[in-house]
Amino acid sequence: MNTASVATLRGPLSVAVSQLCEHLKPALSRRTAAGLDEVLRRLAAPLQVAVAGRIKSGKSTLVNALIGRRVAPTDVGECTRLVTRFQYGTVDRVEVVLRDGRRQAIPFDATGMIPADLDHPLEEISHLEGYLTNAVLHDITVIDTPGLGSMDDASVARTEALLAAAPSPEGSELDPVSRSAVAGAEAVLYVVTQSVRADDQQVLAAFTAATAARDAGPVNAIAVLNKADTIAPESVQGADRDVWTAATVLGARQAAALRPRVADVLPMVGLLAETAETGAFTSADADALRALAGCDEATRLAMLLSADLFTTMDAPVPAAVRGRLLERLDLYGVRVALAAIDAQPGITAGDLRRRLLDASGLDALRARLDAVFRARADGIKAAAALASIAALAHGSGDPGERQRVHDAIEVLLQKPEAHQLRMLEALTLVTSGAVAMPEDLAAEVVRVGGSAVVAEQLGLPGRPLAELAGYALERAGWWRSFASFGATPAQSRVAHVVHRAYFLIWQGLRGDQR
Ligand SMILES: Nc1nc2c(ncn2[C@@H]2O[C@H](COP(=O)(O)OP(=O)(O)O)[C@@H](O)[C@H]2O)c(=O)[nH]1
Ligand SMILES: [Mg+2]
Repeated sequence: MNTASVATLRGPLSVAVSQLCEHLKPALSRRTAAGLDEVLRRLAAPLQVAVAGRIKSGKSTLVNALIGRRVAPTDVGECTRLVTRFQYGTVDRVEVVLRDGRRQAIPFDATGMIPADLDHPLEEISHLEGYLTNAVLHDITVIDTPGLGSMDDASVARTEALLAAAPSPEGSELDPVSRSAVAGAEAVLYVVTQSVRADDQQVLAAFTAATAARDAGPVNAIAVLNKADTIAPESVQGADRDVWTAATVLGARQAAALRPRVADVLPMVGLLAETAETGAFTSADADALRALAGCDEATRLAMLLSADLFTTMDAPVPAAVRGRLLERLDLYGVRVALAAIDAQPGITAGDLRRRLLDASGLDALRARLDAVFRARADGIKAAAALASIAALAHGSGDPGERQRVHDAIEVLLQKPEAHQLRMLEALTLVTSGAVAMPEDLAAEVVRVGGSAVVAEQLGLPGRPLAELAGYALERAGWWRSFASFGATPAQSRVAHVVHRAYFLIWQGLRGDQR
């Protein structure tokens, strides 16, 4: 299981990088070669996506929604303080991975979740591995993290250390330095809430921490503004007293502060997504909501004022059932459900669940995950692998070895088919601030490198081919002269790559036109 088989790789870039590894291995020390084996193994694995954000931002809830199963404990308990990797397996099981490398299978609890508390002392545990049969995990491995970006430095450090240690394979004898060189997530789903100030430096720091010091940018990072339902719309100008509009406005504001690290911040109600997607919404819940919808107007209004009133007022549904509804839907979800019942009194439980899902924002997040992560998994994985290879060579302490690896990477990057890798690299340099660019040019780099759809890359959606081709050629020329005349040396390297990207787009369009 140590060597990646080419058949399972994501695409041509991963193949090219794996060939590079195989080619280099015989010329390297045993230690570095072992590191390359690990790189090969990771290259063949699904894209590693870390869900990062502060404690209680709703990460585990969102993980459950994405996997389609309530499996990650939420709220309290020891396990919410551990990194858990959810990956595909043919039999559902959970393993505790101890710091000394031993693994122990543990049972799911009575509700099918990972138990909130474990028998082992926390400090002996490295992380948890969950193997699930859920189809989503074919393409991505979802890494639930504890409190990245929390105010508590110790927990940040702990998560960083855990993330770095997490992907060590069973029986691997990689030393810690090599391991951390290849570790870290390849992509991040960053969860923020309204209470996180948009200018908070920790928000940015956590991006990098989640990918174990590998730069994250719009290529491999998506952000959501979670708990949108808890926003008071009257406090947001331009929201027109509507919660979703308010969340969209706040999301746009946070995106502006986080740009160019992320393209945008999607509003989410993770709790509703979890409830609708994991089978937690039952026909008994639908019946209870129908009974509540039948209450007189005054009772309904009063009941929806606060969580307290909702559970304590006199109503034709037992308080315990109302408590459950609150836990699964919160007041916002109850409001959504009641409005759906008002509009269509005979609505089925299944349709009601669909309405809750529609109100959660999960469809938009899934679409984004597909567009950003899944569609570009090959490029993201190959770029991460190259960074790991460079880090391994750098850590080897042998200048000759370092040079050999460096040269081999350069040769690879010069090949025409590796252009996408160079574009990803340029994009990362610009979005991380490593290469300073005027704002409009930085935005253009993000646009060209941030999409695989030509019309989007050109910022001209829906326009005729001839116009797209003309524009691509014009921009190719502009970036070439910028590279030669207007730019600093660092900018010039980026500009060459952008020039080439436009040129390749133009070539492709010209071919399409004929
Ligand atoms: N109202 C509301 N509560 C949420 C939402 N998402 C999560 N929660 C609740 O927030 C609490 C913390 O969630 P959890 O997923 O454990 O956060 P984590 O620490 O980031 O993993 C739980 O009680 C969740 O039910 C949401 O979108 N809206
Ligand atoms: Mg959690």
